[in-house]
Amino acid sequence: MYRSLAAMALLGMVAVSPNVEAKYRPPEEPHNPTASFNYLDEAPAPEQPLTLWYRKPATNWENEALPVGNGRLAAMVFGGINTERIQFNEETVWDGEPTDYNNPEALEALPEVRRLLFEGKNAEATKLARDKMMGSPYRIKSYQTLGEILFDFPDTDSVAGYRRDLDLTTATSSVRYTVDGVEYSREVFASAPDQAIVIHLKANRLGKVNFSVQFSRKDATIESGADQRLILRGKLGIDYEAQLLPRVVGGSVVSKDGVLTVKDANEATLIVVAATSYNSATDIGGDATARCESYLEKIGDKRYEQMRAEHIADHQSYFNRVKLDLGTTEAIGLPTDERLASVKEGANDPQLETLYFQFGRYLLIGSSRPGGLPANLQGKWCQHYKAPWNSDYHFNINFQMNYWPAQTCNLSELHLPFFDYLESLVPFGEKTAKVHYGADGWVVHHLSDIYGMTAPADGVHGVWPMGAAWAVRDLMEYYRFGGDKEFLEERAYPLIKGAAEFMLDFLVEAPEGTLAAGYLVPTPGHSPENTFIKADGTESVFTYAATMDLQIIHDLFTSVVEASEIIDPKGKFDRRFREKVEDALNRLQPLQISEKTGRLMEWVEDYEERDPRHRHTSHLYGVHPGQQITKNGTPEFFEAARKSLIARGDFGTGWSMAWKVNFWARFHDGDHAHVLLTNLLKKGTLDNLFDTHPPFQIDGNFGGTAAIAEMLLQSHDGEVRLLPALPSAWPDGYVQGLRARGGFEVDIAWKDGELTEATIRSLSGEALQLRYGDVRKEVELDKGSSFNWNGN
Ligand code: FUC
Repeated sequence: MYRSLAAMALLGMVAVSPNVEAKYRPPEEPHNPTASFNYLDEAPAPEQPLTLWYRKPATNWENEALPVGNGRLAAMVFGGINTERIQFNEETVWDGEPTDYNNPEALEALPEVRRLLFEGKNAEATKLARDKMMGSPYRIKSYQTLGEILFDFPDTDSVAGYRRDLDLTTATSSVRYTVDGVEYSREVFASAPDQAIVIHLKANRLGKVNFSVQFSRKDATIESGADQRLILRGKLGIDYEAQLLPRVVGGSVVSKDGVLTVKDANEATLIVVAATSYNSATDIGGDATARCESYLEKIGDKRYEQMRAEHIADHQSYFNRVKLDLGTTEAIGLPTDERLASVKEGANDPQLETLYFQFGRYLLIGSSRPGGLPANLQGKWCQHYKAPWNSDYHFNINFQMNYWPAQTCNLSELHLPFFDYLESLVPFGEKTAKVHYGADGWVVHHLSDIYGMTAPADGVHGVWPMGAAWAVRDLMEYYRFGGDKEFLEERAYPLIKGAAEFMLDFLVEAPEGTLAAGYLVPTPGHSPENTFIKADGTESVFTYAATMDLQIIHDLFTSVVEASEIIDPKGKFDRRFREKVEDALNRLQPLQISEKTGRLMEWVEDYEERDPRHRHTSHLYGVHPGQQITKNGTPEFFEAARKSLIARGDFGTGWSMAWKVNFWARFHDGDHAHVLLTNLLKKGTLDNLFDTHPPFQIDGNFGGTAAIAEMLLQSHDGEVRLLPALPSAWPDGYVQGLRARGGFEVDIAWKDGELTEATIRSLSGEALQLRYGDVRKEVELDKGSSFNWNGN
């Protein structure tokens, strides 16, 4: 049987030195050998149905391990028997360092790139932009794993009653099994109050807890420290550090050369803290060791039970705000992977959809907490040294999608890291606006990191200065949902205005001879990241006046007008700027419908796309997340957009399908939305319910969760619309605690596909325009009061 280095060291078979390479076990290594392993009898299903659970340990990080997180720290738990692997992260462990990414050559090339695009010389424009307009450097480095916590237990080749699970209501991952009549269990959670990952090991008989544990990471120093703790430290640009402090009851504990050995104990609690020297995008001079020590000091001698209780209370203060019931079937008694497999074969399992919905909320609670960094492409869960797309902040859909559930799913505070991060990018974005475009305001291109990247990255598809303009819509949404005027004036408006200042300078009037002649157009740009075919058969992604860019600008300028009028209903607040914006809005190139296909055109010319099923559906931004295109407001564009969506098909990457569920919800087609949700589960969801692009990317989880809320409640077009896209697959059910714009909290119950009762609580005292199907109702509601309605 496989033995780890630690186990061999215990037996004196190898010398373990504090030298890292000797201890490094690559994450690919199998940690839970299952060949010839006996699982004797089956464990009962968890009592609590909002639980992911499995009958075997995970062998694979991506598909099977289970995530816990407190916003800043994250861990993936495998639930092994002879060995256990807990991979963990700290949110600032990014390779790289403070960098000026701007390219002084860009500005000179800009007019020429624009001229070439207007003249239809896309290939020349592409080449010039690639040579001259990219950031310098034009690539960022990766978010990384902090390391592994690797356990060895006494070898066994059979267990009874094995179960590993993740209880979403307590945010705790547990493992339990019986060996030779002794029941063993482990619990792992990431506590926000204690800023620690806590691992608790116990057995139901005294003196039966035996294990050794060590850290593992490439290029790190690993050693034993004071109080028998284990220490892992090293350096990228930042210094990073983790400490594991054991608290063992009974038996013996030895910590030597970075390996902790516990023998014959009654129980053990391991407290893992971690920190880096990162302070900000320009300052990485903090003290990682002092930070770790202060976390441990603060915990002091707090007991495990208390840490656990405080963790659960903290988690539930977010999690319990929304309750959902979409119905249930017998499948509820089966392990999560088996249920997903049945859905893949065509079974209907509405409770799995409820679990998926609440898992998305769980993941946001675990990866985005006030005061920290926002959730990246993998939330905070990342096992790599060089992650897919660097596990970065991707602004051409992915990053924004992470925050789609924040408002509707009643997790408003968890949106704040997104806003803090945007604010932190402003000075960098202002410099890029100046250096690359000679423009005022601030700009972000298609991706960013924690070191101030705002310039074009990766390739010419990175020359897309729409990132900030899109992202600031969330600040407006935060106001629309919560009604916080101080936030609107002091935090939202300056960021929205800055993005609009850039856009005013970036827009140019299209010259005679072009299809947009006389209109203001954004250029250069893209419809991310789609390729079109020109009349001469050549292909390009690079163009001017892409429909998405026009819609983002429309959205941005509309936000400026809306915000300034809310701040001062008499219209005096920042009037001159608002008038400039209104003027530009009137001169913006309009959206177009294809005469050939009746679809909303994706580009200013009615090009064909190389891949008609392309994963991005960028030109429907105005349907979702935007609100430019609505059934009542713009019925022709609404219909054209629907045709565009049909043409894109019902599949795509994970996030692409999640977006399409949202679109179909906005088109009020519940059954089509449900087809896409089912496809998302079938093709875009792994056994641990993580979204897969592939590979794992968390945006689809968040987009899918937001979409389920969007099917049940909408409020983007001036009305609070109940059950706008209820599918026939959910005939009976209820939801409690969703939020709507205007400052409302909404409970809805339905039976046989019809509303039975809704309760709308007003949090801000705004008048309520309510709709169910064709019935409309206006209600005056005082702040704090509520209204019950049966839809008649
Ligand atoms: C966008 C998408 C890719 C991927 C990446 C992280 O560029 O086009 O599909 O999701 O972001």
